[in-house]
Amino acid sequence: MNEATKTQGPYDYDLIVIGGGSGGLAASKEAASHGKKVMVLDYVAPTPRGTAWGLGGTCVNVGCIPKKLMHQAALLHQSLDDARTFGWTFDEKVRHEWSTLTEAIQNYIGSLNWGYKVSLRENAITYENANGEFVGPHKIKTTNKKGKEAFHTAETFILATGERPRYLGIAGDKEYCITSDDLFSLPYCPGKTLVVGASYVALECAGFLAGLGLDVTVMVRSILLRGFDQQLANMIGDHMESHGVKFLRQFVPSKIEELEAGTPGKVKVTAQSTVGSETFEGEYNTVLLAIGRDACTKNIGLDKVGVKVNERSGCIPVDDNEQTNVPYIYAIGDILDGKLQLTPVAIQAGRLLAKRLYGGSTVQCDYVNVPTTVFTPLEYGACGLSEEAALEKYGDGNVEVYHSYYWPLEWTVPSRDNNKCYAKIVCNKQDHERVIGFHVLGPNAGEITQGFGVAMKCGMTKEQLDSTIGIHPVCAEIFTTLTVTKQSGANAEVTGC
Ligand code: FAD
Ligand code: NA7
Repeated sequence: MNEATKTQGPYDYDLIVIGGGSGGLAASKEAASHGKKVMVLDYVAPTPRGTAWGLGGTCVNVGCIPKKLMHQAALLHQSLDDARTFGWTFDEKVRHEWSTLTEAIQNYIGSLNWGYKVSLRENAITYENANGEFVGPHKIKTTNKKGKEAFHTAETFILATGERPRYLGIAGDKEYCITSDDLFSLPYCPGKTLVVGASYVALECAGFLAGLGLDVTVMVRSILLRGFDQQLANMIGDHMESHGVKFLRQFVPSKIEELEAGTPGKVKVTAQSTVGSETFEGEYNTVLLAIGRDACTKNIGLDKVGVKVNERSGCIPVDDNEQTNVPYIYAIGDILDGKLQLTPVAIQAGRLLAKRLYGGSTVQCDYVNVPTTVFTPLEYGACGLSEEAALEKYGDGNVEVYHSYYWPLEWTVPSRDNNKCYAKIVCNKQDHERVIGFHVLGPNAGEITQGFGVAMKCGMTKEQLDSTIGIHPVCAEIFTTLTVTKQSGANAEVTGC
């Protein structure tokens, strides 16, 4: 049998994982810990701008990690302003150096990339920096950066190829726009920026760029943060607007033209109204597209092995064991159809899958009540259902919503953003007022939400929240003293402690 057609066992590996991101690395390390022979492939196709990165996937290189660090840089700007009201004086004019920030972030990411490589080696996992695609059952072809091809077989495969940013498909988009894949290592300050899209990626990037002092506009096609609780989504928009971010609503770009080359250069954006015939024209130094991401499932030879793909989304349907319709092929992470696209979800699914495959476990990944946070300048933490989803699922009369605005003590002295932070729980009246939706808008929302996420896993009810004694003075204590129901229409603003 020649190399290109050999698909029968014995196989070269027990497991080949295609994609060395959050999910793929977790699955491969777990499999190796059970003594399995594992190969991981990770290859980053450069962006149209030529940006590429190292081992670790989206989260580490162009996702969670650099974006949270840029968010932190923006929060420090706010803290500098606040500091003066607490008695700090500093004479120099405060200014921000983009290159210092990106260099520091990229250095940290470089250390993580290196750490992943070392850890694969320590776990005796074969790592290839090569693109993988199926050429037949149990068999893949790898192609490295230099175009060198090789063939490998395995008994089992895990697909963990993630997603990449989508482009608009209009004149000038790939030539003159960037995406989040380019932003975090951009070698120059983006300047006056148009962010296209209203997803969490769009709003987070707009938020920290504005926080760094840039002139930022967000072009919104329809609503903010589709899928999230819309009351909180709109409060985030209002807060960003009151802090200088401009919103251009109900518009989509139709043409991008270069006016001046440079770092940054200047581009002209033409946009059309989605509700009328109005046209908009604006000039920006940078256009950042954050209009969604496409699953990397098109060029991995799935047709050669018969793995079904959702034609509309490009995502892969799996059963509760993350098994595709082809029994020896599993899929995890962002490429899954209808699952939450978050790093800890990919990691949990990958680890549990490998434990089931090789460790005798039967524990499946629980995709329900996964806490998450949107790192906009005013952070938004959520777990469970949005108010609108709860009403749709349980019906108007069966849902009770408790809510309250609050003012973090730390913000009183600087006298800013009074009653802009917000806490809301959505309860199922038919089930002991069990909390089915948790929403918090305020500083450190992620830190708050993580703990309440555990409580929700334990089946937290409103009564249990009421019987919990708060910690004073912290933001999260508000959840132990919620008395105002939305239905009552009573004022949910707070005055004093
Ligand atoms: P990935 O981490 O994307 O890894 C897939 C890897 O496979 C990539 O390295 C890719 O290059 C490689 N690959 C693809 N095709 C092939 C092939 N054919 N051969 C070899 N290798 C291939 N999640 C959070 O939980 N918190 C956050 O704060 C957060 N912020 C985010 C911010 C941004 C800007 C973005 C874009 C995402 C963010 N996410 C966040 C989402 C998170 O990054 C993803 O959910 C997570 O990375 C998914 O992991 P994965 O293993 O499915 O895929
Ligand atoms: P999402 O959540 O799919 O959101 C896409 C956003 O972009 C959303 O606001 C869309 O508006 C908007 N959009 C989509 N197409 C266009 C066009 N053509 N013009 C203008 N605006 C547009 O994508 P994310 O970027 O948040 O990526 C999701 C994944 O990234 C996440 O799950 C993690 O894995 C990381 P709409 O509401 O549809 O009108």
